[in-house]
Amino acid sequence: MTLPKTYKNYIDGEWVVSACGETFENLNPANRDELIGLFQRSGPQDVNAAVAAAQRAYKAWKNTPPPKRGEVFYRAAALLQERKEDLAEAMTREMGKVLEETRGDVQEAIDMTFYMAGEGRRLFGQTTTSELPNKFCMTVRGPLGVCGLITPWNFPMAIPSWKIMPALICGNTAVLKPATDTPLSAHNLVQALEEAGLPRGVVNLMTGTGSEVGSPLLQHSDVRAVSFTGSTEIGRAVSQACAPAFKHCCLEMGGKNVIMVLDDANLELAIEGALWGGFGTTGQRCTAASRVVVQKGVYKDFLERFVERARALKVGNGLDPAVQVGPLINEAQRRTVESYVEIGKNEGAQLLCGGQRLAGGEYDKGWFYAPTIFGDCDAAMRIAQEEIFGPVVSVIPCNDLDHAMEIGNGIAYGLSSSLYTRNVNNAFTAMREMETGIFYVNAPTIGAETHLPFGGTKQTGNGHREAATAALDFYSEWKSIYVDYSDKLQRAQIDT
Ligand code: UN1
Repeated sequence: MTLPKTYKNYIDGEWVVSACGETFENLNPANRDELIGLFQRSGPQDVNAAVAAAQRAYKAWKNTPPPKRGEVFYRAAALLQERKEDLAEAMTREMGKVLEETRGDVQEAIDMTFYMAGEGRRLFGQTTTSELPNKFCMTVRGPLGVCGLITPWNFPMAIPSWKIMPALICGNTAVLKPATDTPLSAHNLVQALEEAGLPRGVVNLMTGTGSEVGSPLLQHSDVRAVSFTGSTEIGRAVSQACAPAFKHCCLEMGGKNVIMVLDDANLELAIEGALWGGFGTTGQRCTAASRVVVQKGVYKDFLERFVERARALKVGNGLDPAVQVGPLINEAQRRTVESYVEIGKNEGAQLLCGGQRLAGGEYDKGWFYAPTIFGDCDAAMRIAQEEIFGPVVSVIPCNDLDHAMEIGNGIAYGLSSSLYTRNVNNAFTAMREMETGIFYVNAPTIGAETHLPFGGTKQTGNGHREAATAALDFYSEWKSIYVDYSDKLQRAQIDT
């Protein structure tokens, strides 16, 4: 028997144990007998050490030319590329989603790292005119300082990369606290940056719980900006904790995303999209298509075929190439799913498939749940309003596009939405009317690319976007610079 590997925190360029010396277990959600490793149980003392290291590293990093910062990223991205298969396998073991998807998660981190490496040679500002003669005006981006980054378990490498890379390319330093369910992928990402030559202290990693690490991190007086991805409830607490010191905070929270299917849609394509959007990542995406609104003319046909295809999905260990749907992340998440299925039944929705844990054989070792569809839902039902974060899709009938959009927009969230139609007028109307940060035509609600802004309206976010150049807007502040070469006092607005 080999002893499980113990992973350490990364503080000031060293891999170190936590102050209390205790660890916690990272288990495989598809097989809880498999221990992925032991991770440091960190606390406020470790937070202080990490923030101090990031603060010390800040000045030199801030003044490192951004193209040089980018060179580190090019090397890190190449390392991630070389290791993609191993990193994906490690991620499937700790998170559960199928290998094809964990390869995608690692690829998303590679894409983001290359993308932000290139930003090192752009970080464009503006040069503009002046209202006064012999005066030159321009804007440049400047960093904020130490950033506290708190990431979820559903995209264990991609989401940390969405935050670390734009933060660092802008000249900030960072302290990352990944989810306790998936610390290994964050560890692997940070290790690639270390091997690529990132100077000590520029990125720091600490594992542990939200209350013992996350909370002291975002409250630390030297942390200037906080980026958080997770539930709306915790996001609200993050926002409140940041408010007294006016810390910038970027919140990426819940979703209750909709696929709308009109009578004129390519129905087979819409069914495939609803399966991938609803049950991909076992429904554990903030972009998951947990609602499908279908026009009456194709409703019956759609529902029958959707249910038949969902029943045929193969659920199991994500390392098996035949498996399409992995387990849920943990028992608490499975209980949440179960409680929503009960709510749905009590609300009078029609349970058409799934609705139970999977048991027997290998299923007994993991947190498996059958893909579940509720039909004939009313848009006001809780299962059609609240984020479940599991393999549960609510199908709602509608009369026409206006009705579909009314249902689609009739929720507290605004992350992603989609319309299946072959009619260009319908497509453009929905593009204009849907109140979501992301909109798809003839594609499901998942599948955002790294060079487009990612985020949502209403209770999904607080007005910021991740990814793309939009991320630079969060991780930098504008400095407006006026250079007067007239050799005399010129007064704006007065010397007209
Ligand atoms: C998330 O669910 O938190 O568009 C992120 C997508 C992925 C990212 C999802 N590229 O579904």
